[in-house]
Amino acid sequence: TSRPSDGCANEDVVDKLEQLMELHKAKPSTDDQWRVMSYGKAISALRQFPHRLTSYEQARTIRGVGDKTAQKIMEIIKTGDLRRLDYEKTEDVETITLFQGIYGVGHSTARMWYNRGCRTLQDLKEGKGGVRLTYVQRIGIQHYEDINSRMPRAEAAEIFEKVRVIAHSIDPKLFVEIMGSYRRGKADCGDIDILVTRPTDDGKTHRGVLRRLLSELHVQGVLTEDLCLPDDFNDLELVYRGLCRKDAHSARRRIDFLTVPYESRGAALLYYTGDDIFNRSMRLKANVMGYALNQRGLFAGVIRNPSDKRQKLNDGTLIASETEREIFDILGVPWQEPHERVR
Ligand code: DCP
Ligand code: MG
Ligand code: MN
Repeated sequence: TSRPSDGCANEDVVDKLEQLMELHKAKPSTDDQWRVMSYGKAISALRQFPHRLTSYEQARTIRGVGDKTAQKIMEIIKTGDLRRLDYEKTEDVETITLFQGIYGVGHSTARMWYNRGCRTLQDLKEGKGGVRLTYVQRIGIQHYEDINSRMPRAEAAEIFEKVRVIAHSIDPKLFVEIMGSYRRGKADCGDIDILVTRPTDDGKTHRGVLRRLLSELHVQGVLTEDLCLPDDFNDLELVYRGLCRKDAHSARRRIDFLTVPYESRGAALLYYTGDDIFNRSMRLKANVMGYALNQRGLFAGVIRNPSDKRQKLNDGTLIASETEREIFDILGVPWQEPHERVR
């Protein structure tokens, strides 16, 4: 789950703080979730810092690094260790972290299994404590290592090319793009994120294409297991999650498909290219200006419930969605290439 630190000047510090962040991820309280967020910000700023840190004061100059984090940073610099890591690493936290690595398993399920006495993946498979696994959880355990490791960029490119060729054999007019970390130019990818849509100038759409595409990908052995299928394949907006592989000897990899109406392609590209922190800042910018931004487009006149801002009381009016650039423009954000859209 962690990103490589690409040999930055404070790699050991980044590594230890990431471990601490991971441990907090296994805890349910909002306090812990806030810590995860703030460690995340401090870590990414620290990763950009070009020199070896030498003092507490210097650490404090880094964005997102407060008193407590600066103390931890100096402890790691001076002793090479972080004592806090040892006493946060209790058996429950370690087991829950292990279980949360199973695809689709969140904190409450992991905690429940722990409370029922399970400690290992084998315990779960054996149904210890009366645990019953879903099909997807079983797949998640069977391919635990594969699913939790990242693939080299070249492998993502090769799998994407197979998908693209098959898609275009179904309909040469399809718009097929790879998004996510690959589009941001990352050297390794956690999964493959593919957008599929189709121009409608000849009166046709991509309706029904995803079903045929998935079926062909299974026949050709590119797709191996489905993790999440759309309810109704006849919609234009669909999400699919599954496992795939480069060839019969390769590791399984996570793959996501998204289809959207052609007019939404800009908003969809923007959202699924990420990264998540960049998206959050774009959404925030939109909200401050009285707009709402999501994978369908930028909307004006959205009225929110004053006591719960997440709840929208109407859909608003679509003001931009066809290209990423018009969304940047309207928000007054200078254009950023995908590789620049990182925290
Ligand atoms: N996304 C988001 N918020 C989320 C999940 C996803 O904004 N909670 C957006 C931003 C992501 C994109 O969707 O960049 C794709 O999601 P992934 O989980 O596939 O993330 P990445 O492709 O960025 O990274 P990875 O290499 O780990 O797949
Ligand atoms: Mg991805
Ligand atoms: Mn994805």
